[in-house]
Amino acid sequence: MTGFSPGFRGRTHAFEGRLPPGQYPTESFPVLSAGPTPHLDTAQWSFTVTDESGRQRSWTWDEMMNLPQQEPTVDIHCVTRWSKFATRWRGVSLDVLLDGIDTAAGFVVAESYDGYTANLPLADVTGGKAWLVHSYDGYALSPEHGGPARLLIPHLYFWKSAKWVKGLRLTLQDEPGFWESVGYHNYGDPWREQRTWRD
Ligand SMILES: Nc1nc2c(c(=O)[nH]1)N[C@H]1C(S)=C(S)[C@@H](COP(=O)(O)O)O[C@H]1N2
Ligand SMILES: [Mo]
Repeated sequence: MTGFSPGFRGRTHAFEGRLPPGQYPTESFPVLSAGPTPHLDTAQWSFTVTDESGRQRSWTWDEMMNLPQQEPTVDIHCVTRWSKFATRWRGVSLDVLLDGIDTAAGFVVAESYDGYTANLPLADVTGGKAWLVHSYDGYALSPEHGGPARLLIPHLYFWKSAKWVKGLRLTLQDEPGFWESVGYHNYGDPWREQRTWRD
């Protein structure tokens, strides 16, 4: 940071009250990936919801694109301390993909094409809080940011928003995911600064 230009101050003020503790605002969009970026073909892409008894429902790319679409504009918060305000996405609410599912599961594991996983309470991916997104700021989501499609779960730290996501597995027991099993907080609420196990 080189100082406080009037423009910087103005923007910060516009988002007053929207920066969680220990975070700083950024206008850039950093890329954070644990491994190499997979390049996936939408012709081979599918998204699958698997319930606790192994029953599956799947969508091809075209089927997913024909579902009702939403355009959430949300703030995102990375555990490495950057936050980005008013990011604009397009995609399908997970409420649509989980609609009418008959399950006793209380948890989900998001599973990605690169082997990445993230665990969440089912209640955190329903009720208008989570999306499967394929566009960012009006353009197709770039591979670096998780294209062709990723999760968007903005009320939790951004590691929960699995890039290159291929499905959701509903589970009766909570199963820690990739980062959760090596010391990141199991839930990851940025407003309560739930960064690690110790928080
Ligand atoms: N499949 C997959 N999803 C992932 C990751 C990853 O390494 N692989 N990194 C996570 C982390 S730690 C963060 S902060 C965000 C970063 O998203 P971005 O690269 O679009 O900023 O993606 C999350 N989703
Ligand atoms: Mo992250």
